[in-house]
Amino acid sequence: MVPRDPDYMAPVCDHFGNNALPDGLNKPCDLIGGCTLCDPSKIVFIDELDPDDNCHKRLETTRPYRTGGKIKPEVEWAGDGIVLVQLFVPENEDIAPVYAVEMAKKMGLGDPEVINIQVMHPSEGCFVEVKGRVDFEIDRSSLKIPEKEVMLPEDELRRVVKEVGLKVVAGTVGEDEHSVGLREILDIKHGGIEKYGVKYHYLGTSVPVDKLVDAAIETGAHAILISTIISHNDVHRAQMRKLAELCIEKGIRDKVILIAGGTQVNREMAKETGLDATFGRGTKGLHVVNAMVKALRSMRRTWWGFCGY
Ligand code: B12
Repeated sequence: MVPRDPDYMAPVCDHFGNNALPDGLNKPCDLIGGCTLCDPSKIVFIDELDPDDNCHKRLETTRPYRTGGKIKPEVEWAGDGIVLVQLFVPENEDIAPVYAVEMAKKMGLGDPEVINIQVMHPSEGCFVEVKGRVDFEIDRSSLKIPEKEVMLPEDELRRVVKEVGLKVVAGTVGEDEHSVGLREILDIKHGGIEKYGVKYHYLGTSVPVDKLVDAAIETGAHAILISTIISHNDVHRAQMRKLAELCIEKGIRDKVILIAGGTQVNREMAKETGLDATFGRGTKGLHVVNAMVKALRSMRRTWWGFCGY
C-alpha cells in the first residue's frame, strides 16, 4: 500500500479519499475548466484504426440479422448460428457424450461440444446437451405466420353466454391424468370459462370419450371440452378424431361445439381432426369462450332452436 501524500490534489468531481483542494472552489474541476463528468463533450472517442478489422466492418456482417431481414439463431452475438440440442442417449456416461457429438455432426451442427450430461438412471441412459452451430439463415419474409385470432369484446362474450345459458361438459380423455391445464380453462380462480358465466360439468380425468358425449346429451351441453396432454403414438390426435366421429355417429355433430386442448395441440389441428377449435400452451378461459361464441354464431342453431346473436 502506498500512502497518499498529504497535499495530494485531483481536480475532478468524483473522487475517493482525501483530496487537498484549494479553498474557494465551486467545483474541483473548475481548476481545469470542467471534467468529463461535468462536460461530456470533452470525452474523446477513439475510432478503431485498423481498416480491415474494426467495429464498423464487424457490425456490417451482422446487419441482416439485426435489421430483421434474415433470422439465424444466436447465443454469443447477433446471428452467430449457435444452437443447443437436448438428447436422451440410451447408453452409459462413457459412451453417451461421444455418441452425442457424433450425432450432432450428423445433424449438420458445426463445432459440436457437450455442455451438460446427466445420468437419468444407470439402466436407462443419459440426458445430454450439445452446443453447436448452424450455417443457414432464414428469410423472415418466407415465413408463413399464422394470423392472430380476433377476440370479440368481453362484454359481448358475457352477454351471449348469459343469453344462451352456455354450458359445457369437460374431462381429460383416454388415460390422461394431467388435470391442471383443463382446470385452468374451467375454474373461475384461474380466470377460466366460469369467470365469464359458463356453467360446466367436470367429469374428471381419464374419461372415455363416449362417456363425455353421453354426458353432453344428458345435460344438454352446448360444448364438449377435452384435454389431451399425452401425445405418445399420436394418441392426442386419435382422441380428437374419435370425439368428432362419435358425435357424427350419434347425430349431434351439428348441435354441439367440440373443443380440445393440450400441450402438444395447436390451432391447425381442429381442421385436421374435425373439431371446432383446438388450443395449446398458454390458453386462457377467455380464448375458449371466444371460440365457443364464434362457433355458436356459425352454427346459428343451437340444440333448442334458432338463436339470433
Ligand atoms: C404435472 C405433470 C404431471 C402430473 C400431473 C398432475 C395433474 N394432476 O395434472 C403427473 C405426475 C401425474 C404426471 C404424470 C405423467 N406425465 Co406428466 N407432466 C406434468 C408437467 C410437469 C406439467 C403439466 C402441467 O400441469 N402444466 C401446466 C398446465 C397449466 O399447462 P398445460 O397442461 O399445457 O395446459 C394448458 C394448455 O395445454 C391448454 N390446455 C390443456 N388442456 C386443455 C383443454 C382444453 C379444452 C383447452 C381449451 C385447453 C387446454 O390450456 C392450459 C392452460 O393454458 C408436464 C411438463 C410440462 N412442463 O408441460 C409433464 C408432461 C405433460 N408429462 C408427461 C408424461 C410423459 C407423463 C407420464 C406418462 C410419465 C410416466 N412415464 O409416468 C405420466 C402420465 C400419467 C397419466 N396417465 O396421465 C410428458 C408428456 C409428453 C407427451 N407430450 O406425450 C410431459 C410433457 C413431460 C415431458 N417433457 O416428458 N405428469
